[in-house]
Amino acid sequence: MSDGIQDKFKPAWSLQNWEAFDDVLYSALSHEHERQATGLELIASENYVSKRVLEACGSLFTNKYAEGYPGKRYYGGCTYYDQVEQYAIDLAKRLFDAQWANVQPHSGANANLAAYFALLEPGDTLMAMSLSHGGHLTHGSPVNLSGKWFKSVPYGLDVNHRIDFDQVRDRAKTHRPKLIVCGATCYPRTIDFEAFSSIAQEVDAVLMADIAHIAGLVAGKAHPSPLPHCDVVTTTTHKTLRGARGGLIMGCREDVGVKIRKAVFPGTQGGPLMHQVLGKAVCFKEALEPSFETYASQIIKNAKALAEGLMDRGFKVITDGTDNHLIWVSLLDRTTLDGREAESRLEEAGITVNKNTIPDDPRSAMITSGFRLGTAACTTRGMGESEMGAIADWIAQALSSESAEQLNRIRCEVKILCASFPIY
Ligand code: DSN
Repeated sequence: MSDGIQDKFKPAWSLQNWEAFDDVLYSALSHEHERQATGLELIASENYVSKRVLEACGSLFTNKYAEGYPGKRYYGGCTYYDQVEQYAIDLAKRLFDAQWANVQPHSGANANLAAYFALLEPGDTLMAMSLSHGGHLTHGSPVNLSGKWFKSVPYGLDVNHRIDFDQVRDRAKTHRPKLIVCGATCYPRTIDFEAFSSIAQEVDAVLMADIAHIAGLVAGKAHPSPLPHCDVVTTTTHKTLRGARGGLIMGCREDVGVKIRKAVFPGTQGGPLMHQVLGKAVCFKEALEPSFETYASQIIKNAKALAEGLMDRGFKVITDGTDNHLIWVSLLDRTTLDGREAESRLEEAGITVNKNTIPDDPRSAMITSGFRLGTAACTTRGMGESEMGAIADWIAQALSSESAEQLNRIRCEVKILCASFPIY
């Protein structure tokens, strides 16, 4: 590799102080920098935040407790925390056209927990997409609190791997859930929030959308908004939304907003992570820029190009394409290749993906018969449809050969591409 390319991977900030401080931490930090800079990030839930978000999350806002809410804190010295949290709330409301927003949830799982705590009693019925068809652990999985404390009724996909609305309606009428969750962690198609809303109204259920994956697409007007169709909307802030790692809850119904406020604090959390709230404010402001709409639509163009590229090279893409950032590949037709082996081989080649079960997968979640890809991170680097062709080629080559030489050759080509699209 020429020195010119090596130069492009120099850390954007000095790690010298770390080297003198601790070998283990310095090594992990510098190697992770190298991994992110020289490799292709195709995990559908990951992204690269701006330097300003990084600065916010590493700022002295980490030094302060601010239990409570703006103007009603349990600690002194919160003047600037009130300003930042209120500003973050206002920006989130503008971004998603919401009447209220709560920016304190530490994560998407915490946001969902707070929503359940606000809207359900233990033993109530919760209906959501089954984990094995693309739902999330917190959507009623038996190993999660949501499946242990509530009666969980799953719905799933039809034979074409689209949300089976007939099943959603039938099960809703049979089980009369108090809460229906729409939203997924692995679903490559547009979610029809209006259709969910009409079913929720038929059975008098509260409707919650978990838009963790597609929040950036919604903010960038590249996916229909769940508001005002849903009573409450939860999300993470770090996937397609490209912000500080954390959660957010919002909605239009004031009565629900009041319950959520109490359920986040003091119901399920203590002190908010105010450095992360600062980072969320930065991300909301960035997502309100007109350029974010271009970003959101490019994510989808790239995902469509990558899905086409993979199908052209013989891969079975579930639903034969995508409407969003996510591509779901089935390896069921490849008897000698499972999701775990695909993930590991691609990692050797400098391409990070995650193994993922496919609907009704005969293999366990640790092995799987598929993998999941997403284009939010490589779009942030500035890559476009033409780069997706090269990426599809490398994926096909890496998965057709176990040869270390071949994987090394792809690793070098990936590095050369990444050098033209620096992360910072
Ligand atoms: N871990 C997230 C994802 O990868 O989709 C869901 O929580």
